[in-house]
Amino acid sequence: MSDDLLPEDSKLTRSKRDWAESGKFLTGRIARPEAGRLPPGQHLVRNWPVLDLGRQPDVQTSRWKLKIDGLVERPVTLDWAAFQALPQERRTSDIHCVTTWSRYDNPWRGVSTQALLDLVQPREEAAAVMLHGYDGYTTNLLLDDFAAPDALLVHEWEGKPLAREHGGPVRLVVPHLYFWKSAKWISRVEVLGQDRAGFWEINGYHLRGDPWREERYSGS
Ligand SMILES: Nc1nc2c(c(=O)[nH]1)N[C@H]1C(S)=C(S)[C@@H](COP(=O)(O)O)O[C@H]1N2
Ligand SMILES: [Mo]
Repeated sequence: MSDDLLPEDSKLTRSKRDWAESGKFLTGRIARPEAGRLPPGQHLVRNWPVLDLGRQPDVQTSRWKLKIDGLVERPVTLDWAAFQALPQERRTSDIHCVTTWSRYDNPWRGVSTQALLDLVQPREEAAAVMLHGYDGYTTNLLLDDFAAPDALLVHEWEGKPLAREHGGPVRLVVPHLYFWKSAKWISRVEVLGQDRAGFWEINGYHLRGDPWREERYSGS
């Protein structure tokens, strides 16, 4: 999907851009993970809020595909059967959203990003990834963050298929970064030689997004 399909001037996009400019939600504190479970400026919720650009693509597993390409030795396009045939892992992790809610103990099931990378074999020059969603969303990660041991391509939450509004059939979950990095309805992992900004990162969000360092906005 091309960038011009993205709602650049939607109310949500504009208000988030304004927050980034004014530093909304910044506490100025730095916390370490061992200092507690809740990162600075966050509060706990029990529900699971839905946040996206307002389009929730309906991707049936029969036509679902995930492409992994770019700076890799062996680019692949997985269909549902090929994805399910990869080793399946269970992990439980916390969610930290840049809009200040956190949700503890989410039980996931899916394929580790390390297993995917083993399959495609990133080249020597690979340094970052751009994730693409079926809704046209993009977000960037350093290759090391994408390859974190607890990062999963998730298709189950609490033992049930991941709901469409949360990015089903398959989304990324990278627990150690703010949740905007966890692309829903993932369609493509593009391996890059250099980090570059995705959708929210272009709109003022931090390139990396570590909640323990309160990396909410670029310049924070
Ligand atoms: N494809 C896609 N992924 C996305 C988004 C999006 O708009 N499109 N929004 C991001 C943001 S800003 C957040 S906070 C989380 C929200 O995930 P949730 O709706 O499951 O809570 O998804 C992230 N992944
Ligand atoms: Mo978000």
